[in-house]
Amino acid sequence: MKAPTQLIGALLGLALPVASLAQGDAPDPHMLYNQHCSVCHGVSRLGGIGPALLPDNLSRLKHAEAVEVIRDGRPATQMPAYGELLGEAEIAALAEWIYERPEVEPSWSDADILASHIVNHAYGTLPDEPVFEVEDLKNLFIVVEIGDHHVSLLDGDRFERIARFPSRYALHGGPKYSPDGRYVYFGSRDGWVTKYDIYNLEVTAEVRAGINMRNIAVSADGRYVLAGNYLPHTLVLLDARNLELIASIPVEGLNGETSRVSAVYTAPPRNSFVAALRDIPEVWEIRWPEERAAGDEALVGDFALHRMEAPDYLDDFFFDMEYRYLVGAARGGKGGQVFDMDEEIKVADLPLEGMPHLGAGITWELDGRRVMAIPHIDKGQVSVFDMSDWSLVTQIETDGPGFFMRSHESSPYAWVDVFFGPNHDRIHVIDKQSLEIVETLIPEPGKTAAHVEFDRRGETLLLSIWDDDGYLLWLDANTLEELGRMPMKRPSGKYNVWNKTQYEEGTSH
Ligand code: DHE
Repeated sequence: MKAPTQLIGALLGLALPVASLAQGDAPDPHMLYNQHCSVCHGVSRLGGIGPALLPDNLSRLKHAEAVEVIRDGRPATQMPAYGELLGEAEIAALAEWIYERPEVEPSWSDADILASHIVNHAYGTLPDEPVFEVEDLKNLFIVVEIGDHHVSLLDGDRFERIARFPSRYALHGGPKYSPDGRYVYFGSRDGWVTKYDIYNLEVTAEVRAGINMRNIAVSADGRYVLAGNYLPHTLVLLDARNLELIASIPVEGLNGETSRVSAVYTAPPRNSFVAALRDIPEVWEIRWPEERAAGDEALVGDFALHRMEAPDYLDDFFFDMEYRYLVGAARGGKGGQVFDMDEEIKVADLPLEGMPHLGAGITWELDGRRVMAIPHIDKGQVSVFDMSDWSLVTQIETDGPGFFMRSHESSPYAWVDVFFGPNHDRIHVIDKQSLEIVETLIPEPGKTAAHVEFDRRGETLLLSIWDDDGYLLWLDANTLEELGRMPMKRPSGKYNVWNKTQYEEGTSH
């Protein structure tokens, strides 16, 4: 019988030696890696069929889990079990070694991006009519299942699954729709950008924009995709049609330092992208050719970079509905700051201690004024601010630190999960007018209940039971009555086409 690597090697047409370890020898993890892992994970650990095996890319995988995956394989993927071929000491040495920094810092050039580019169906070649029937194409949901790296497409009226397909390893951040809702773009932590045609249920194009990516944004007009990387320190601009590389942009500050990109966002009223930079006190705005203004720096072609000097290192952004003000978290838990992007000045400091999760913030009308609400990752609290003068309205105590908040313009309630700590199976329902918790649900004792997304009308909602043997709950948004369940593998985010393409006030953008 062939060893797992030999099988994969045979499939790929490669001849690979079988490892042999004399008794008493200390395992040599580098050699083991070359013999067993490099064919799928790349000679330089940058990934291939399998994910990149570099310390930063593995930060979400516990060491014990790595040992388990090497020994037992990973179900529903091509990762085979090495338990019969390798001894415990060899598995342990391998698991240890992949968390070590490589001797040579990995690089990802334009040539690497171009070489990774895959076009399965060129733009314009697939039919324009959906291959399935639903009542409302704008009420579809995309659900990311991180348990086995799959994505489901759901009919939001009948709560039925239309398709389920494998994704790249470890998607992160919200998938982003084209303005008409036909295409959806995904970003993976390993740097892959994937374009999926919802009407034809097909992946149309893919490209690897970096080694360690944060997230992607799609321009409001649907023409461009921007990816923000931790490694290398670049922004990668793509043509949305086939994900062709337009340019990779080195992120270098006025002080000469290069920076990781924390996240990229699209700013529809400004016709631009905005990038949050982790290591330099600047906010970058990238404008497309027609929007270029005097004083902008030339980027590539006629794209322009508008560099705004920020009062601090700002991270994890939240924008007001007009995209004039940006709320950023200052470095080291020093609170939040409001930055006016028109005047390019700081206009307020916000008492946001610890780690506010600004990306999860939502807004609504309260007594004729607009408020924003933010959960905190290390505090059982939701902070509510008045956006007209940035004063603190209240801080709502919760049963533990939360990660995601959601509501809908038509719903009287805002939902916040208790993601961390002993009460992670709870989810709170907040009355948007009294600002009080009116209900706390525990759908499945002991299992994390998190991340809500409403249907387009705000009448029903989906809630994740965040577990490998988890499921989606479908609830009446007003009575909170359970309407259905659908088994899923650790369902994380859910994204309704209408709410996302309309920039609904109660959801992330
Ligand atoms: Fe996320 C969105 C940053 C850890 C699941 N996360 C985002 C966004 C940012 C961010 C900036 C908004 C980008 C977007 O949607 O395009 N996340 C961070 C971190 O800095 C942090 C704390 C540490 C890290 O390792 O990156 C972090 N995030 C996590 C997780 O551990 C989660 C729970 C599981 C996972 O998949 O990694 C997680 N993040 C998510 C999800 C979204 C997200 C599901 C999209 C939320 C939405 O509803 O739009």
